[in-house]
Amino acid sequence: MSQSIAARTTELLTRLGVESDAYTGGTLASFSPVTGEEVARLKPHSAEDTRQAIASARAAFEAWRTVPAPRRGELVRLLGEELRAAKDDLGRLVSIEAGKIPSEGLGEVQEMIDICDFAVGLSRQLYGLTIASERPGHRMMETWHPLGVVGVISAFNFPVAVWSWNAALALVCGNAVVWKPSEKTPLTALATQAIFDRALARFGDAPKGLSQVLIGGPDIGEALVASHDVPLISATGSTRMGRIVGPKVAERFGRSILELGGNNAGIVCPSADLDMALRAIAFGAMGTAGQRCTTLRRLFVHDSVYDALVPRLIKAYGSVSIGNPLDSGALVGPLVDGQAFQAMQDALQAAKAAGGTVHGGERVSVGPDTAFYARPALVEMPEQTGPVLEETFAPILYVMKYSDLAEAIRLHNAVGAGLSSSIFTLDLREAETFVSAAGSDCGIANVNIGTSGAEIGGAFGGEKETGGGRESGSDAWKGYMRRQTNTINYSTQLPLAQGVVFDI
Ligand code: UN1
Repeated sequence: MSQSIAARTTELLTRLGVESDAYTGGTLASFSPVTGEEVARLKPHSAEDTRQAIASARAAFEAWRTVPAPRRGELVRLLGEELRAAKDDLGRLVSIEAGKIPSEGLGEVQEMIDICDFAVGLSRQLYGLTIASERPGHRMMETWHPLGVVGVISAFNFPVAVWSWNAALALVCGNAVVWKPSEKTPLTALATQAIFDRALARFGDAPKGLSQVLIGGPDIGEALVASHDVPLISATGSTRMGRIVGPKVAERFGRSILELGGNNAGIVCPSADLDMALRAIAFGAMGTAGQRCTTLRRLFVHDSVYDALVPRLIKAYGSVSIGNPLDSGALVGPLVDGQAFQAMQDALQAAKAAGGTVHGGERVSVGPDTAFYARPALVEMPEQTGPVLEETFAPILYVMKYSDLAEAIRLHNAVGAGLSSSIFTLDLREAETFVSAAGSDCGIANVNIGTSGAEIGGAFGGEKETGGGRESGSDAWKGYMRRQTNTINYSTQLPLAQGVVFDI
């Protein structure tokens, strides 16, 4: 390596347009999981800064909500253009800050570009309904209005895409955005803000404070969550975090979109295309070093194909390349920090205690010992117990045998989380059963595709302990607007609904 990661980070941030003042001389240290080295020192915002940011976002919202939606779409179109121009640098910075391999770092920025395109189209399609009125000379309709300030709380593993799913929709819907990124990934957030500011400058007359980022700790999130001026909180992170945020927002009758943990599973049926399943499982379980909320964590394999598939999978686990994602061309990069590595080891210990046979999972030495790389672990489990029931944010795949599909689906659904799921089969009945009302209970259910890597066009989110929120495509935009029912009387009479008579 010719240049330190810190030097590369500075170079990228400079090119992306972030002032050095923002990431030097502060008290909040930022580390790259690639080597574990410190790459920046930021100045954290306070709860008071948060209150001011909310106030200026509120003022920006009041102006922005009256700008015609297609014109608002123009800002997001410019954001998409700026993201295209910055894709390589921002993708690289994602790799440095979140440890993703290059194609995944770039893929994350591609998701941002895609959602901008989606939102631009949406800006001309914020449709309401016209409803038949029961009264003569009356018309009923439904109008969607902007909501207000949207608070976005995002996690380290998708440090910028999650903001964009929320922000692109929120902005075309006429809202302002205040963003609290993960403390582990403040730099990509600053870079994204710089990119947004360029789009804003090109747009010209947008109100100041329309989209802001706040760097720092939990006090910022708490201030956002508590504020009556933030009608919607969109929070991505652990179920533990959601259990705190959800009730607090509900207490003030705010709205929340919660995108929490996943304990995603796949089922491999007798007729599965095993070559395809192998690749899908490998990416789903080992990709992003197991640090996606959509990562494949449990696998039910039919008795009849277990011996044809699982030894091949174990081999793939043994040979997958693990290394510095910036320089090595490896497929598996680092865990985010030592705590994540410890959680992985604890889960593997518990799996062994529950009768599991562990393949892999050991620490792999890549560079300095401040970095935490691990060989992904495949664990053959006698049954679904202990750590299999929990999400451990690391590359562990628990593999179990099944003989009856109904039983496999029951076990599939027998965990707290409900985000993503897959079935591998060429049998139409099995596939349709899995995606039917009696099948997977997850927000995402795929056939012959892994659990991760969803396109932005669908609604993204899950059920049960995953929180129930939906972001990104389909009609997720409705969560960012308020619905109004309008009844208009164009007659000369005042007939009352339900035939009520009230003549004075
Ligand atoms: C996440 O891990 O928080 O479906 C989001 C996927 C990505 C998004 C993951 N499009 O894996």
